[in-house]
Amino acid sequence: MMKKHWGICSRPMALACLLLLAGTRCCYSQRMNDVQSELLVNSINHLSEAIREISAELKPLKEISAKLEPLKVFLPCKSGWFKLKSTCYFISEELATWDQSLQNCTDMGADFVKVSLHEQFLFLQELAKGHDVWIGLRDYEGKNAYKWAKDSTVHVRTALWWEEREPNSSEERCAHFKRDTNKWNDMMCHQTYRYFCEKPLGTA
Ligand SMILES: [Ca+2]
Repeated sequence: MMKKHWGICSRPMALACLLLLAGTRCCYSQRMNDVQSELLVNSINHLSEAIREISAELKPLKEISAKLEPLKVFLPCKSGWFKLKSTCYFISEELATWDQSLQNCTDMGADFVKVSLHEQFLFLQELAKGHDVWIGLRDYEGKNAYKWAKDSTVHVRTALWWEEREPNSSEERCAHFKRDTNKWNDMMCHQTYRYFCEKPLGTA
C-alpha cells in the first residue's frame, strides 16, 4: 500500500503529499470538532427549551401552592400538641435532663423550643404553669452567653421572661420555666424536668 501511495505522489511530490495528508488530517479533525460542537450546542438548546416548558407548566402549581399557604393556619395540631399561629408545641409528661430533652425532641422530628416573641413566652408560660420545664436555651461555654439549640442564635436577655437576678451562675447553664414563679431560671443541666418541643404546623 505504501509503495503504491508513494508511486502516485512520485518523489518530487513527496513533500507536497505529506503536507497534503497532514492538512487533510488537520481539516478532518477540525471538522469533527465543529460537528461535535454543533451537536453540543443543539443539545443545550433542546435542554433549555425543555426546562422552559417544564417551568411554564410548574408555574401555575407554584401559584396555587402560594395561595394555599395562608390557609395552613387553619390546620389543627395532632393530639397532645398545642397550637399557636403556625407552630405546634409539645410539653412532656416525662422528666429528662436538658441533653435528653434535646434528643427526645429531635427523635420526634421536632426542635427543642425557641422563644422569640412575647406571645410565645406567654403561651408557653400558661402551658408550663405549676411545672419546671426545660426550654432549648443554654449557656454552652459558661460565659453567660445563651444560645438557642434550634439554630445557635444568641439570646439577648429579656427582663420580663427571666426571674430577677437570673441567670445567676456559670455552673447553671440550662434555662427552664421555674414552677413557682413561672419565669426562666438557669439550672444545672443534669436536673430532670419536663421539656418543650416545637414543630411547624402541618408537620405535627
Ligand atoms: Ca439560677
